[in-house]
Amino acid sequence: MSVMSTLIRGGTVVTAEGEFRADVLCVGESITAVGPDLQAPTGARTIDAGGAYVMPGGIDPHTHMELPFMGTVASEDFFTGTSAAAAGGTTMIIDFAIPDPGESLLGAYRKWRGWAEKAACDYSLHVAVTWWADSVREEMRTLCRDHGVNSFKHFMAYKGAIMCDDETLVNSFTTARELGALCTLHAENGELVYVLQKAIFDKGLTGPEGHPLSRPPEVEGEAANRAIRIAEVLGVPVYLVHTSCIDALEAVSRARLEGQRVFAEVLAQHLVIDDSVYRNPDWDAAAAYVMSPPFRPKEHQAALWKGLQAGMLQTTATDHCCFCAPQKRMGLGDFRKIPNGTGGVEDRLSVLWHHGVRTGRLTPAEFVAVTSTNTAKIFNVFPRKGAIMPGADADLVVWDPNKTRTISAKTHHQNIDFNIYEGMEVTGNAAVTLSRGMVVWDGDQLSTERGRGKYVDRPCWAPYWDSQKTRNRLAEPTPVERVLPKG
Ligand code: URQ
Ligand code: ZN
Ligand code: ZN
Repeated sequence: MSVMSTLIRGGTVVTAEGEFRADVLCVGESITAVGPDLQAPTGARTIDAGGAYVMPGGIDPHTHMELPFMGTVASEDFFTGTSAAAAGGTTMIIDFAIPDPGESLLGAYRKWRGWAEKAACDYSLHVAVTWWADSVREEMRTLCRDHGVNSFKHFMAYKGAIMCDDETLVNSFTTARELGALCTLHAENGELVYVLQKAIFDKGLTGPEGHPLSRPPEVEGEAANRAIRIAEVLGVPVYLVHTSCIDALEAVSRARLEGQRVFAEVLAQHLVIDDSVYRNPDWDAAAAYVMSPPFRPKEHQAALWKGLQAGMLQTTATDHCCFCAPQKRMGLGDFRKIPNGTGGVEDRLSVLWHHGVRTGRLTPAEFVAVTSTNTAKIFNVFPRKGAIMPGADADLVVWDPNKTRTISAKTHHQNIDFNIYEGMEVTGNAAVTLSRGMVVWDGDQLSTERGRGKYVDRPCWAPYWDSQKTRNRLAEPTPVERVLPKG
């Protein structure tokens, strides 16, 4: 079968390092040349990128396709979700295999791999540590050694479900350090949430407006700081997902300014939506925004933008976890039972371009860094992903900075009956998206193929099983190294 070639000509290439006029030649699934005035091989498809940018496809490090959660299953599956992502210029997701407490991590990983087979674009899986036993340590090692997993998620919230306590954090962090894997965290103090939820409900406040009251910024700030300090003592890098408020951002910034290896992610929606959404008298409309951490008062959005601009927040994501109105109504009369999650995988890049680049907050190069390249580097898939250079996967988006659309559930490709950005006009949209060299979006139509997406292995940073290779050492010994016996 002949190998498909595509020449993207006349565009301005934007990488995390900068922008320059160049053509991009893709042969098969890879980029083979980047430079001015490239010649198209015979039979190549030519895409005119005149007046547009050519960027690495977006990478979303935080999604939950078809997640079983809170008594239901997220309505977006791996095929529809990665197709919607492609329509918005995102060509890779990192989703989560989340074992129930007591369930084998490997078993959960294999289950999610099965579900993800239908993906249209490439994907990888963080694995959650939701309980602890010697078998969990062994499975973490196996997942790193044999399955290309280099990140383990820890939910400090969701008491009685997937929440892990400090003992589990310490055990898992210690194991991750030995493996050279990255620990990621949902940082909210689940004990405090539980107590506040009960107090609010017992006071008779049962609607969605009770949700943010039960998870104030202090609850996130405490957990963020605790996780960061535990990591500091044990000498492991950490990655905070969905950093939503000043309290957590301050914990991250303090640690980073001390030279600690702490990474942090912000969701596109937490940058542009505030907590007024919970005061909508329409129950469904307010419940649609129930996610954790919740949307915050306006001052937090301003601080998060500054954190992104200052480099204290390195990545953007969506936490795409869709529940339609009938599912959200499982919490009618008790906000604690409203399935937590919102969509957004299709709109992340346009929202960040419109509110980030067009306002001058971000340069196009910084936009590429926070939507693609930084994630590729942190999760160790760069330059295969998140790069425009020969040998990289041909995951690309031809970005039209002048194309305007109005975001709506009536027109989006996401499998959910609500869009958190409903009615938002955004300028800056994907004109063409290529997934490993195949055009999957042409600005108007999706042409994704069920199952064409591939699982992306993510090697660890310090192979444990290759005896004494150099490890990820901090400059000076950590507190735990100061007390451990030498050698
Ligand atoms: O907490 C998460 O990240 C998952 C369960 C999605 N739901 C949410 O509210 N963020
Ligand atoms: Zn979370
Ligand atoms: Zn999540």
